[in-house]
Amino acid sequence: MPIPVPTHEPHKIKTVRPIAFPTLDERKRNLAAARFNVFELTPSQITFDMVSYGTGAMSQEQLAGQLVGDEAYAGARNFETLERAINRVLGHTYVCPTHNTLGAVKLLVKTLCPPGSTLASNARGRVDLHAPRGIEIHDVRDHAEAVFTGNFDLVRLEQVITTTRPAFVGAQCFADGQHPFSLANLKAVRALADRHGLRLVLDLSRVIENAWYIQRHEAGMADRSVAELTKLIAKTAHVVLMDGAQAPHCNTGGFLATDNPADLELFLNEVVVYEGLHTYGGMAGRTMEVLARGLVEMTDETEVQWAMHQTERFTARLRAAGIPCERGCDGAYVRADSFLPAGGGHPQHALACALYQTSGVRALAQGLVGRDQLLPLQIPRLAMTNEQLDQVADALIHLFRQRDRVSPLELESGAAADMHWHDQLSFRSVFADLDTFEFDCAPYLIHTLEPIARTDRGQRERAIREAGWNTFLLRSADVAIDLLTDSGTSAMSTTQWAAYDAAIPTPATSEAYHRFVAAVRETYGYAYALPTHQGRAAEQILSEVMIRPGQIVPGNMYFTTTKVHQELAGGRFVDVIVDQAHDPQSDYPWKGDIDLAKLEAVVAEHGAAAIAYISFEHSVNLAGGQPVSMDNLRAVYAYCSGRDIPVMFDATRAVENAYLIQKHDARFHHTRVRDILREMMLYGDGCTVSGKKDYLINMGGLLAFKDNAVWARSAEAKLRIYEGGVRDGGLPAGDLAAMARGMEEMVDDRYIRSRVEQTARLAAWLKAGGVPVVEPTGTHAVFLDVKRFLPHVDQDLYPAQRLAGEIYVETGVRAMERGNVSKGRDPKTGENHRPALELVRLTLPRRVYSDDHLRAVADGIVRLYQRRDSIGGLKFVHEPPTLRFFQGRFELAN
Ligand code: P71
Repeated sequence: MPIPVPTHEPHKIKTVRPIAFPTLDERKRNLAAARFNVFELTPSQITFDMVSYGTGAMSQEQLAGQLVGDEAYAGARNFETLERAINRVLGHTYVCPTHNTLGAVKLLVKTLCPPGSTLASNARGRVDLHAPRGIEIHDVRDHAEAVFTGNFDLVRLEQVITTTRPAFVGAQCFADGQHPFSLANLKAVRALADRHGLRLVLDLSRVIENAWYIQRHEAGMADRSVAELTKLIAKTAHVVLMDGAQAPHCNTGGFLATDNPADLELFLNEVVVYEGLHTYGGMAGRTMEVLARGLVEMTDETEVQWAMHQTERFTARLRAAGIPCERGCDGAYVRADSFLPAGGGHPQHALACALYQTSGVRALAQGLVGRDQLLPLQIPRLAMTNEQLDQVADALIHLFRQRDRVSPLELESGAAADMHWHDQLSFRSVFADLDTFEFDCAPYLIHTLEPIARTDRGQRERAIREAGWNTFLLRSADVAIDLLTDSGTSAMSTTQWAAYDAAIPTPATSEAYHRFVAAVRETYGYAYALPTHQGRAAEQILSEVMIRPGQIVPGNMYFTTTKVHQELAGGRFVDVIVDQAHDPQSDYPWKGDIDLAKLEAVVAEHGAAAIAYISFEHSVNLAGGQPVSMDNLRAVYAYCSGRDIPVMFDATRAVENAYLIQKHDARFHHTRVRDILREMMLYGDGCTVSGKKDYLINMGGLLAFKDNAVWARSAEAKLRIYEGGVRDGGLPAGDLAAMARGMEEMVDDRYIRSRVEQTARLAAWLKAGGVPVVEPTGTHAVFLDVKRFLPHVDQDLYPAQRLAGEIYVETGVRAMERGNVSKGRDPKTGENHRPALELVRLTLPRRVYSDDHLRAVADGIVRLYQRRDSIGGLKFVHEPPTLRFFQGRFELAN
């Protein structure tokens, strides 16, 4: 039975860690300062750090565990949690905690290896640890085996046992990161060890990868889950040890475990000498908690399949380009000596330096010098997307094509002959003239992740029926990929979280408030900044401050909440957007523009004094995320300032609009997004913002005025009544701090480019499958044109509502209806409005989904499109009088 490879991550991104993109000059400086040993580089100097040790993404459950360490010296609850996890996942009864694997090795040596001992092992890496202790290791790996290259040569093992009587037989899962064993071989080793009265000690740090390999390649194992195989492997040994920084995705931690109480006794006598107490072993309570959760989660079948798929894909790309490399369970191990034809004494270091110089990628040679000539490019577990991994592979391939130009390294004089470790070396070199590789990808790593729902079609059919065919009424627990909205759904960064955690709460004035105001002034150039809990609260206050009953508010297409508050304040909204905005097939690039002739007509009819202000939205949501041009912003402002008409922006998605100006307006190709944004905001007098979009936060909003102190004062008076204190707008200081930080991250050119271009890629995949979408693609969402998708379904049978439901059933993806249901009925006739645009919106949360997620979304919708004739309409079974799209319920119409 073949094991299905998942088409996308079985998780979404919960928190991101921003990464650095040092320039070529900076990289050269960093290399020289590191004396050409990339070990000396620090993470903020590195774009992608291709090491898998302690660098993996944690799950949100692990992160939560980090906060519940009870940090008791003795008998910590966290140790009990860890013990239970080990019992459950590995099957061993007794646990001796250690600070990491070295702690476990230390205890093993102390208890089981009297001076002068030898060991028999399938791993060479262990030599590093034992040679300095005077323990000789016999290599008993079967070098002739082609598939299970980590297998023991049983004949040789027996020879070694009978001639040298080793202290124990040591086995390592996926030995040295490269050599997996078979379960049959491990069992034979166990039998042999038993026959000779020796212990089999097994390092489980890479057990998951080995279990996966067995599932794939060992006869009769294809039906076993990784969880089952993991336990079978672990139970085959007398004593197991494990490194928390590997398979369990912890940043440190380790343990020994056994079923033999006498062995436990041995370990416990030493753990207090070297590690800590028997109930923490040198781990913080929180580490035990993270490790325990990681152990339970590490055997998740889909996650394992995904991680291994990433590794295979990465290695295959390098192989296809002819790069000499060996299989690694966590990446590709490049043969540095054959990669660099010119030779030279330290090819691993020469290659590592050249790779960093050309791309900012670090690959690290670790351990003892001279063991081999491999330079591993390991994938930090689940921390990178395939898009990023493909580019890292391309960076190496780019270097491979100019490998004859790589400079050799010369060991620095004064380097003593006793230098045995890679981390000790330093070199002199010159900078070869190498072409650089430029990354164009999401500028962050995955810091923590959140599992997504795994449902089957039957479950989804039931869920959509129970939700009355309304995606607003689905439970998120039933949704795999949630494209309902980009509002408040962003993944925050570790930097934002740091600011959030550090903010000191107060009902008065906080530092976070000052940072928020400073960020608004810096970003928009506006003097008065009022925080609100979200966008509609700012809209309410603005409308009440600026609109006198009976006044007109012209704007570029309404947004629901905006229009509601203008009307509640006694105003009347008039749409003055260009005509092209209403035509889903027009490819006009600035569909967000205001039609000045329409505006002039409104002013001519009512007089400038009757205009409260212009309600000017960037990246117009309901038109499909369509941008406003810089020329239009200038022209509208010039027109209005001459007539004393204020211009008020809805700057909710202003940054995305700024990016499209950079992309489509030749005059701005080389201007940074933050500067384009400053100029855009110059052509207005104030703004409201729903911070839940651009600001990369989950809650918050802004009302700002450029320079009008009178408006600001009267808005402040309303803030006190409606929202909270004048200095927090009803938000905790932490949210203000996260918002301030988000305002910096949102104008990072790499970030905003990767965000908007991801939307464009989703649209391109859909179009390639023939699916009709609104043109041109907007910034935050792709809108399906349902009148062309389901032309046979009359608008009064709510085709967009039905299609949103069908998309959910087909793919587990949640979308939003934006058509006849949303628009409602004409209050006079009671008939549906039957709007020009009958759309389904697929909205992309920021920093949450990878291209692979969106590929799966596109593939699913293309499948639906191919059987569109089988899709009918819906009828209401419950129709609320207002905003019926939120609570309405439907059933199939035929
Ligand atoms: C979106 C939302 C959230 C939403 C709102 C109403 C119905 C369904 C979903 C909110 C916006 C927005 C613009 C341009 C103001 C708000 C309100 N958009 N202006 O697109 O897009 O902000 O939600 O923070 O109160 O899913 P708020």
